[in-house]
Amino acid sequence: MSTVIKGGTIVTADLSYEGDVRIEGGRIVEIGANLTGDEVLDASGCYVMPGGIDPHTHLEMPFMGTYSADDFDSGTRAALAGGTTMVVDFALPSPGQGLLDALQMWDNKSTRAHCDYSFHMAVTWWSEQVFNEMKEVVDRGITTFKHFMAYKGALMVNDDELFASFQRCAELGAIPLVHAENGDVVAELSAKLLAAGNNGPEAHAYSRPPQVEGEATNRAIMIADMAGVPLYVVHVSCEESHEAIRRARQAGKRVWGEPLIQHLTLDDSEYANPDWDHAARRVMSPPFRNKAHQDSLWAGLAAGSLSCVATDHCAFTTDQKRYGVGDFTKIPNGTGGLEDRLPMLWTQGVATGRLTPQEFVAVTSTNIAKILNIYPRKGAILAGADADIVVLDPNREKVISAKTQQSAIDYNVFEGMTVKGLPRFVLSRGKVSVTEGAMSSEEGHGQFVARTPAGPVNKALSSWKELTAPRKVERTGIPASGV
Ligand code: DUC
Ligand code: ZN
Ligand code: ZN
Ligand code: ZN
Repeated sequence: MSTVIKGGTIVTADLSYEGDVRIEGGRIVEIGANLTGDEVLDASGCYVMPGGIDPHTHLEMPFMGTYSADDFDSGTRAALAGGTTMVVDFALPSPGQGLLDALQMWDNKSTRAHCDYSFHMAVTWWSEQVFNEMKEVVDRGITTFKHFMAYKGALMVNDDELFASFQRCAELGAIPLVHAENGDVVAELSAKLLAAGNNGPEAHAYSRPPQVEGEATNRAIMIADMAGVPLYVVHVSCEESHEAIRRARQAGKRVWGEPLIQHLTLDDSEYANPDWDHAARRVMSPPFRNKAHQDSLWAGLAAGSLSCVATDHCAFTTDQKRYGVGDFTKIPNGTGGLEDRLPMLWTQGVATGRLTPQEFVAVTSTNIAKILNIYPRKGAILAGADADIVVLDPNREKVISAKTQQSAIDYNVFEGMTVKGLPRFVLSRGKVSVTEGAMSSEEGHGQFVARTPAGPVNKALSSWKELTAPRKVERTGIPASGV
């Protein structure tokens, strides 16, 4: 059985050309003209692109006294509906819980996935057990470790723990990720706001100004440099953090930044909405920023100082958000976006001329495949690659509405926005999973994608220059110790 995607324009991170794509056994086997197959998908007028990879999701995650509402079933359906064919979710041990124990939980949940997936492992506490288990986690194909510099008293790790874990990552050839916000300052600002009676969702944004993100990003970059390891900064939302990443990259440090589609397209005026639910539904960390910060993020994507667009999909229902009535610090943090990432980025990025179609592919798929060392199995339209493909119709449009979404929640932060550039077809390892909005995906079809360390190219500047290597000085004499 073979499938041919016919008559489209193939767009990859570096090329755009006319061609048919033939698929067999879940893989691309041939690219050329006038190809034939058992099943033919008409791609005329469309772009044939590598399916999106969302490097940052939280499906069915225990968090802030509840569980995020989308699981591997609804979450990966949402992904496919929007042209995303792989998600990387965070296995999250609660402090004190072993990494392998948490991994077992995520293995169990992910059996429902409709598309392929991988995991990052979170380091939420530090011990000899964590140190030891990190090796086993890498051996099981998980080569990225996430660290929360915020959520004090819960998930946050301190600088000594960060440094220890980053050094362990360096030994294992793994890449550390950081949620960069200064958790101590956030805790102080939150307490102050609450004490002053400022308990609504708008206070959430005041408790996490751009400075807390800029400070933590700078700190994480310097700690990574001293540990001799590259660094991936998740959900870069502001110029302060972006500036730190730009500066590090210019100095030769291997630092990647990931803006979210929400931060690129929604701003902090959402928190001024008089409807409590409206504002609370948009409470996430980091919070939405003003237009100047958004411009910085768009510029970073165009210039290459920011590498991947993600969602941090962590969806909570309105009822769950209401846990925080009277105390904004109890509003579960998170927003959805899995189904909307590609159409929103196409509409506000490519259709406006801010990004080229090739840049679109790079930031939604290829760049993260390279960083995660799964390229060209993922993130490519090449013979031999997995047939994870989105056939994007630039003229197909819709108005985003919670009524028609795959996500299990009762609203959508992009509600009412018109998007243009929707999938005509989405294929997951060759299986047609979406046809013009109609789902034909299959629960359990998704497979775990194991990864291996990327190798010596992923070295931080300090380690190859040996800037930190101590040299003992041979002295001519050593005085008796003083009293
Ligand atoms: N931020 C969120 O908004 N939700 C999940 C975790 C995070 O860091
Ligand atoms: Zn985070
Ligand atoms: Zn996250
Ligand atoms: Zn299947």
